[in-house]
Amino acid sequence: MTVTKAYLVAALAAATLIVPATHPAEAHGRQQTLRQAAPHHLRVGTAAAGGGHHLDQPYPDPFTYDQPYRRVLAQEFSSVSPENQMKWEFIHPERNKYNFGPADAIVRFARRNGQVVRGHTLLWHSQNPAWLQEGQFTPAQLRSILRNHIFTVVGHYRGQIQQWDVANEILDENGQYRQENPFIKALGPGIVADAFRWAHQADPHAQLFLNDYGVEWPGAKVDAYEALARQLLADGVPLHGFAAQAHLSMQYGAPDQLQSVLQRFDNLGLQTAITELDVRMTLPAGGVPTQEQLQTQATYYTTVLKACLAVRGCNSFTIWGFTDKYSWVPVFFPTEGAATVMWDDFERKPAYYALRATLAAAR
Ligand code: 9MR
Repeated sequence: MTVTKAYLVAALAAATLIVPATHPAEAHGRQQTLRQAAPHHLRVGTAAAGGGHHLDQPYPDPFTYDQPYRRVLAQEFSSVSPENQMKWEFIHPERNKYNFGPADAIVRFARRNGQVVRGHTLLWHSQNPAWLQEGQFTPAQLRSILRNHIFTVVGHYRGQIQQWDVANEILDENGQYRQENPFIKALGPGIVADAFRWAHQADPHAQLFLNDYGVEWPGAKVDAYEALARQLLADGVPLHGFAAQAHLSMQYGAPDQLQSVLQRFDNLGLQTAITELDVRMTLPAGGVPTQEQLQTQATYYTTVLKACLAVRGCNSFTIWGFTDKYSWVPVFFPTEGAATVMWDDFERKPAYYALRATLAAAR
């Protein structure tokens, strides 16, 4: 056969058309999202950005207005956690007034997109409204305030919340009950069991969790949580799960003992979950992470995911926001950042691809 100019032109055209688009693995990989890649038993979630630190930023509430953000949120995730919208100061701003609108919008969005919702949170020392924090209440009044809050909020979302973070950050790093928590301070640690009982009565199908940070490595805090979980279970309290938030910083080392921590709670018959994963780093001058930093970050993300995948009852893996555009990290740690899996424009970082590949390999 004679190679004519026309043949060469046609061959070149075919090559340019075909080669980039038809590599099967590449084409498939490009289409898959995190939720599509995940094994069926595992929910892959994110916080839905709004409230909290966003109120001080020069942009409107992200969840309600950013359409490209909402598209990614719907496509990539099968679970959503209101970042702030279900916290006391948002949902119960005055003693006799509840504000369900912003959280309702998230629950509706989740239903439309086939997502479950993680409720966050009912008993915490932070982001409580001034009326509660500064009010003068007797112990009996505080107890009935908490009870009413739990029945009202959990009841409002009855049947629509997969998992509730009932108790958030109730222990300090030494495993002691936090006295900053107004309910624990006034009523003692026994109020934790009551909170679980009330939440269970208000929504018998919701799975009820203890949730905290600083439990990614063994130590006094994990020991205290394990003792608490054993006690609650022995007392017949409806506790269903233990969750590690997993706010990691690369300066503190890899989360290489997380699997063994989760396993201890799995051994008690509890579910486990990762609820707020992000991996921050100290940014070089100029603010752009190095390739090496991004690779280390990807490894941290996948170490956490693999820990969850290796533990039988770990059924929920949530990252605390998916784009640096809305991350809480630079606001709270001014020298650190780049903690999420996507850049400001939703372009994906190595950590995103590493998570997706790890999910796909576990399917
Ligand atoms: O991401 C939340 C941010 O918008 C709030 O300003 C902040 C206030 O404490 O809370 C952030 O979320 C926290 C979560 O509710 C509980 N664990 C730690 C999270 C990061 O601070």
